[in-house]
Amino acid sequence: MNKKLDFINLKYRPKGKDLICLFKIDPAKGLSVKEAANTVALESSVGTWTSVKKIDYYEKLKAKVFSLGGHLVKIAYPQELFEYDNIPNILSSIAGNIMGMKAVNSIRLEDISFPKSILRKYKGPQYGIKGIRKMMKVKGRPLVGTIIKPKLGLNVRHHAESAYESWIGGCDIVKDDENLSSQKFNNFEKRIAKTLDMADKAEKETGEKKGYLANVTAETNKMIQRAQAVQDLGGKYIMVDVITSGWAAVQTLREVGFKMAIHAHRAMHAAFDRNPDHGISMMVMADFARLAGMDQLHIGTGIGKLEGDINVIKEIEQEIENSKVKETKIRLEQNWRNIKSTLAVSSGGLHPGHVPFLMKNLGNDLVIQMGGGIHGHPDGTRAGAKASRQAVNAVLNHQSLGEYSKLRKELRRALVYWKYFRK
Ligand code: RUB
Ligand code: CA
Repeated sequence: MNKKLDFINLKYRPKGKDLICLFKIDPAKGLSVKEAANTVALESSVGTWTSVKKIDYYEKLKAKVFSLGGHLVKIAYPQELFEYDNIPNILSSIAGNIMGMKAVNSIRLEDISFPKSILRKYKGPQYGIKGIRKMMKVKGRPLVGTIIKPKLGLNVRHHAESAYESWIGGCDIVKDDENLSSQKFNNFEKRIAKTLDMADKAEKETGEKKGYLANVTAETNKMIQRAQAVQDLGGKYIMVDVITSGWAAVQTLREVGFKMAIHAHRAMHAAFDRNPDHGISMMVMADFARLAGMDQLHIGTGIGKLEGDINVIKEIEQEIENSKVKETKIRLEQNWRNIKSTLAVSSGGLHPGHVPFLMKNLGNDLVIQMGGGIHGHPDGTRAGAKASRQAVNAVLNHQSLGEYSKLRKELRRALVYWKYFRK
């Protein structure tokens, strides 16, 4: 253990040339937060477990612990410590070995703030919220989406038919599930051809724009080929599982320069962010998703089938949708400069009864996705999609779901079925 504490500098005020990290640290028995923080700063910058020869030129690259408040620790990393356009490299320092160090009982990377030098190296989202709204011709309301259900098992024909029913019923977007890629029961190329045909048909019949989010998640070269295939067929969107694919693959996918918007699914995020004391927060993963250029990102619901606190989700939404964000207890200040916004997506165990809660808390700049909450409607997918749009319309009309559903049988059936209220 380095007892000198020479990575602590509480007088230091970070400059625009530092990358800042906010950690929550529980020190190992016998250590103070300050001592553990010093060890974190040295292991993630120019130190190691024992003394090595000091040379002046690298001494100035030391990370500095500049703020200590209870278990919360802020560390400033000089930008020169990183290869700016290399997300894996950045994460290997700030969320690498330190996650397993014996000097900490637990450690959680709560947030990160990028300096201008790093922001400049990334394209960021191609569309952003404005671009997505323009492409989809949706103004002043959340986009309504669905995930084809069941998650796995449907053949190509049934998948495409279910997508068509969803669009006709009123969905703007239809998405593959995160674990559907190209299995024997549902080949990728066949699926995208048929489903994109259905999107065209639904566009003609409804006069609305319809997006199909084809899941291109695969080994990187294969993923690029699949994205190209979607583009060649005139698709508007691709989707990728950002955590299981890895940030290097995600960077590559964006850097290729496809014309399509990219939808980011975050499957496996909970392996890092579910423990409130250890790991990497969703805020940090959202920062990297925006930086890497994801146009849409799943951030949680605060209701429904999956874990997540609505107040934290609200702050994550601000992080990805606003051009400047203020510091809070769980977040650092960030000016996103020229990096466009990423549209927030709420998904996971949702049905039409949840729509007022979501719109009240997360506003209109949101994609509301319901899988089971559409395809599980007692009258089928088309009725489920209608019920979802009706729920959004109720909120836009400032009416309760109960009131609005009096004349809308699809919504009423959904609300009774999912026990939003009794008949
Ligand atoms: C949605 C579903 C998605 C979740 C993932 O289906 O399973 O994969 O969106 O969660 P359903 P998150 O609507 O039937 O639950 O969005 O939190 O990453
Ligand atoms: Ca941040």
